[in-house]
Amino acid sequence: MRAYYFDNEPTDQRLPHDYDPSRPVDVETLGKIGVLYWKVPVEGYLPEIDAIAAKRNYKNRDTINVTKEGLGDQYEAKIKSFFEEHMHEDEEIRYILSGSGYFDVREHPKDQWVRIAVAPGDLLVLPAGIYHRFTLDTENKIQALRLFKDEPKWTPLNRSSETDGNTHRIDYRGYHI
Ligand code: KMT
Ligand code: NI
Repeated sequence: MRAYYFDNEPTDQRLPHDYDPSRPVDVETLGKIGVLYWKVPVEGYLPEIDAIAAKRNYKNRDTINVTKEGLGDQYEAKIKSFFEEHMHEDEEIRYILSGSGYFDVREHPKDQWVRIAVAPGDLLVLPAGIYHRFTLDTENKIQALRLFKDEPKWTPLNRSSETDGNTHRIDYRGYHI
């Protein structure tokens, strides 16, 4: 995992979008905006992921393959919707099994994009209510474990005046000032 401020250039979303020189963001700063990170080596990952899942009450999981083959007919639509700025009413938990990509999160309250480059072994938890988006990088493939508490609440709520007033968004803002 490597996190840094997104350069806001209007070029291909799959490019790194790193400033030159880079403006890195450390794990502690991510923690202040409610983003949690663990490194769990993929080789023999199961016991450690099981332990974190048990502790945090993530009862269910599935695997997502973000590739043309994995998403089939839905590929273009999914790629587009992943990159719309949105929030969820539950945590978004992803453990990267292979490939790579970028999660962009809004640094609250400054509202700057922070880009989080993820690779195999990265476990990332985005809190409910944080504005974020996802894109593949130029390698065009990622496989991730998606963990969730009870039922998956994947529904993306795209940023609008309505989501600004969502109770999960208000709670998020209250905790991360
Ligand atoms: C999401 O919700 O944005 C995703 O699941 C993206 C793919 S997981 C690396
Ligand atoms: Ni999301």
